Amino acid sequence: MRVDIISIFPEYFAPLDVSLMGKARDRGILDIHLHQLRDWTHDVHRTVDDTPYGGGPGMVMKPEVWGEAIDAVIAEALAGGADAAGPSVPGAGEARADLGVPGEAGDEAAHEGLLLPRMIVPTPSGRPFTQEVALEYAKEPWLLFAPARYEGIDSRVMAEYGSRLRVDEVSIGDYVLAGGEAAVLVMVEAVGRLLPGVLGNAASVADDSFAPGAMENLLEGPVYTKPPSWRGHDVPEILLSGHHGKIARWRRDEALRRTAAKRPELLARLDPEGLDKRDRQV
Ligand code: 6GU
Repeated sequence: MRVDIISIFPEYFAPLDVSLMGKARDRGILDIHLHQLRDWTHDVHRTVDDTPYGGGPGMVMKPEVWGEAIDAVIAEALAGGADAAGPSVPGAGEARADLGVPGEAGDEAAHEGLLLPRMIVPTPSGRPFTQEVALEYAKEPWLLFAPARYEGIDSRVMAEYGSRLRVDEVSIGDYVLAGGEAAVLVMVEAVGRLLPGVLGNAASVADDSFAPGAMENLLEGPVYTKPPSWRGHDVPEILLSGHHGKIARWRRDEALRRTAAKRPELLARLDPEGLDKRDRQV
């Protein structure tokens, strides 16, 4: 997957070099390109914002700068990535794929003839980012994130690109961040860990809280490791029993109990068809 991020703080994304995302990048599964928005300004102060029409507090990000930045980033990616080593976008990289250059991230997705990125604009006024949305993004070969500072981006930018690409305005929760950068980190990590080959154990994705299927609308219950007793706290005996059927049943009970206690509104969303008699007793 190719990911482009345009921001006035590209250095904010240093954590993507670390841990699971760092490994995914080293392996060529995640191909992240960071861009400094101010590179597309033309004034000496490299201005990206201006006062809002209609008045009010704060500043709004200027449309011309974003427009030039997004056009340039897309054009550069389609041309094969001007920043040298970066593998090009799949589809645009047909020539590259035809050359049979092995081991490049571009090859892996060189199947679909993809032409344009899915554009994601983080904003507290967007649609909620959920595990379902993460799974949807994980299927995309190319994501372009446009995190804003200040009061947001001039709305005409979303209108303009909305007629050319899929543009999603997305919120990661009901609170306000100082800017969209932290939200992009959250989304890239949630999506990145779902990409094939990133997690050591693919089964762990299915067991996640919120995962479609058995864990849909359920919180994962408690987990334990050795030693069996620690500071007077014992691991629940059933987990040491070796009865896989009983253990699965216990885990489901715990998930139901925890969800009822911490997220009662999620319980209401459980599919009644998927509940058995035992579930109802929990
Ligand atoms: Cl995506 N952006 C900002 N600035 N604040 C947020 C958010 C996004 N999601 C929740 N709060």
